Amino acid sequence: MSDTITLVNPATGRAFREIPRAGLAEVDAAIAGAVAAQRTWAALAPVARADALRSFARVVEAHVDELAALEVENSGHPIGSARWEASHVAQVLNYYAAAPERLIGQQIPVAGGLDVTFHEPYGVVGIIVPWNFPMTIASWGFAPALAAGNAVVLKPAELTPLTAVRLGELALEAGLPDGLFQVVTGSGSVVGQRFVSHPDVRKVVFTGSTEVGTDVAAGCARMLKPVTLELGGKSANIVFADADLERAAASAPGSVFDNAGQDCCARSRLLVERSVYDRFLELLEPAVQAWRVGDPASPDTDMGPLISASHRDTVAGFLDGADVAFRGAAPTGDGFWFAPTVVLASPGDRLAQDEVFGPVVAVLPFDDEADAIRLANDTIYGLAGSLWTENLGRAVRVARGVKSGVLSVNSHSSVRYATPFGGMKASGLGRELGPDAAEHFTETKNVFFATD
Ligand code: TXE
Repeated sequence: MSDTITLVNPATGRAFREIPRAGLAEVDAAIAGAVAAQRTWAALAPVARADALRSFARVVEAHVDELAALEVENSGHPIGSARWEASHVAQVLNYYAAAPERLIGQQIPVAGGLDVTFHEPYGVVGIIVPWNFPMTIASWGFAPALAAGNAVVLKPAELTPLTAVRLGELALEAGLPDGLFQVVTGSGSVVGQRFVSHPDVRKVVFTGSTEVGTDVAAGCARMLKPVTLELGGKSANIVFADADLERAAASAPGSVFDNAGQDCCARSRLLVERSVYDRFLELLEPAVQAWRVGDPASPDTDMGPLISASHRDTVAGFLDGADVAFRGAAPTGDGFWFAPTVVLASPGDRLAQDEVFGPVVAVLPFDDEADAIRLANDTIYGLAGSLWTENLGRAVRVARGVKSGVLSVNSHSSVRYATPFGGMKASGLGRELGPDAAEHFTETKNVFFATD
């Protein structure tokens, strides 16, 4: 295996940078450094840890343009999205900067003494990040983990390490102790696996494919190590006949084609009530044609290229034998371009079951509310979903009936740093973000003080 990784700009197909591929010795050295740094960090006054995280947030905020430019070049994200992602990292840090002073335990009434609980940090947390949202997903792990008093070793995806590496440098610039937050670039089978097998990494956070996530969880089980998993999705966008069809159709492209569909929350199944099925497709077609695919550096672009040539081949393979209703436009030539595609599907089809992770949406009709819920739940996944209706009772019933971790009514919201995020079924284990995330990076210690 080469000792470097070659990075390719997905919009041009050209290699532009080599980065180190860490071996076992380097991962072990990073973990040893993290163990030492964590002791000092956890011993600081809560307000000192809060101040350090606020300072980290300010430094990230001051580098939004630089981080966004890196993501455009390395990941092909449209510049508008990349700026949002970089600002989001600063906001996540700010939000969890409040946590060190609010990790409040309990005082429990017992006989003969005083009983109190403490939220103790695990120690070192290993975070394994995929290539689809390199900075935001990283921050959902490292911000609450650091806030809770842990050190973090982070492995970005091989294809997209640049923003994570820069965030590691910015942490030092902001005054975080040396060794507390380290970014180790390398392969999943070496660096990622070492987080699983190393006894000093006491918790693992994994985002990626369900297949690898299952292996990571099995490895963590053997080490008795807690693990959070954010895995694949095949989320439904359910449109009832009583919905505002114009709004639902206008927003549908963004709900699945954002980030070229490389989004675990992509609403890649569009379930439409049969009585408005034809009308809805008529409204959807111009919205898909208007979806602008092109140069990610241009502020007018809605969608850039796919991440790699091999991923484009995988996505294209899903269209073999598919009933394509209509497609949008995409550039030709260099770069891993793929036009947004709408296909008509039946429940058992591969396109209605498997995560494509590309700009392809499968449209399926349904008959009534019960049928909509049954179809929405007819996959192994359960991450996100949307439903469109003007009937409040139906909105409540369907939102409760769909087995997904994150649902949105008359909108396509999935991620807000202040609300919990994560999947049911094969979409994952545990939750990130929201008010409780820092606590998820702690273990409860109960202490009894005898008074008699
Ligand atoms: O994911 P992997 P990939 C899905 C999506 C995509 C497919 C493959 O369908 O097409 O997965 O993507 C590290 N031990 N999702 O190949 O392999 C790896 O280095 C420990 C959905 O990128 O799961 C990377 O950092 N770590 C998903 C991370 O795991 C290992 C987001 C994810 O890689 C490892 C991404 C190992 N044995 C992909 N092997 C979503 N739903 O958000 C790899 N890794």
